[in-house]
Amino acid sequence: MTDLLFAPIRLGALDLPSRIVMAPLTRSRAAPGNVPSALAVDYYRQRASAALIITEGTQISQQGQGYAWTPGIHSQDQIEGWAKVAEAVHEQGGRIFMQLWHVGRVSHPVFQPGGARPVAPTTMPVPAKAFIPGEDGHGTFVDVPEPQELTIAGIQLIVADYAQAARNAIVAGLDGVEIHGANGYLLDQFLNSASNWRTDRYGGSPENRARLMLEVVDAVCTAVGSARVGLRLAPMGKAFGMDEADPDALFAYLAGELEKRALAYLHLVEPTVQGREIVAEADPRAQALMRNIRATFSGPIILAGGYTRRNAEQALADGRGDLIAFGRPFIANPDLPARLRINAPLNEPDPATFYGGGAHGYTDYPTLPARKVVS
Ligand code: 8OZ
Repeated sequence: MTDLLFAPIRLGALDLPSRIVMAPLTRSRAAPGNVPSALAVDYYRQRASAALIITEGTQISQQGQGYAWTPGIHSQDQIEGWAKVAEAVHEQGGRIFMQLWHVGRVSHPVFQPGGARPVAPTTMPVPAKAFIPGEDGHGTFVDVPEPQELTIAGIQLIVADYAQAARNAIVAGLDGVEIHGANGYLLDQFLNSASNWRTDRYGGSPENRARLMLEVVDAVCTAVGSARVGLRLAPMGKAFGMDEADPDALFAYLAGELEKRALAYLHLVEPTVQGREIVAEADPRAQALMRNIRATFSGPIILAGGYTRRNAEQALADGRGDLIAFGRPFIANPDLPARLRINAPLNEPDPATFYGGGAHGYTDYPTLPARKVVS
């Protein structure tokens, strides 16, 4: 097979040396104040050979946090912490976008300003538990209360928070931002018929359910320029109670609107990803949906979802996407592009160290030994 993974490509304002993207990965290791730690600087520096790093989900506001020890981009300390990450990645010749995240109802009063109930399109609790800091210093899963239905004024504040967070990311020196519109978090909650029962202009038709997402996209593009903005979607995803009744109509409308906006890229979670699992076969309807999005949106598409070198090359050969995001392989292989290039064996990731903790399972995965120079 030819090395399609190693063909350069332009993404917005950036020239990328390959198609190998580091997927956004929650690691729950931020320092107090939800500031990226010195270890995070090492972690991202080690992975700077990715064509593009997309950071872990980073909350745009305190209200947007839903998990223990996730970093934010709404305080001065957080901006300074991310500046060290961006500088380290750039020193190694890499590029880095920040994933902007608001969890909506997938949260808990421990994270909310004033201990309030989390916000959502509708007062319907998420059918899941929240991951909060436990007494013993480890994360623990707890029930969530009924969320509060966002008012129009509350929605407008969130749009402004996204724009400010994007500006903050650029001030910190990141190359751009990815809006997290997938996996059952706030923007997906608005988009999805299973979690949005509103009767105002933010609920009902596909146009209305997509309204908040498009307002956020527009506000962020105005703030930092569309060439620095990507969007992540999970068409047909089922995470956190998502279950869209008519994905064809919804994503046809959304893809058409996104096509008008000259984004740096669209990042699609494959329908084979269900929750945290990869199911063996995508159903034909999901495959048709992905093809239709691809046919409507003419910008670069990043595909994510349990990819290996072999099926990544196949997806590129089939023209289903332009870049491939690798998650778990990048956790365990800081030098993943070098390994893929020579078909070297990969280190296995250890799920016990995915979330929380320190350097172990974070910055201590080995690279390939330096190859001997023959003189
Ligand atoms: C794993 C653990 C916590 C959060 C997502 C941001 O699914 C996440 C996430 C993944 O998009």
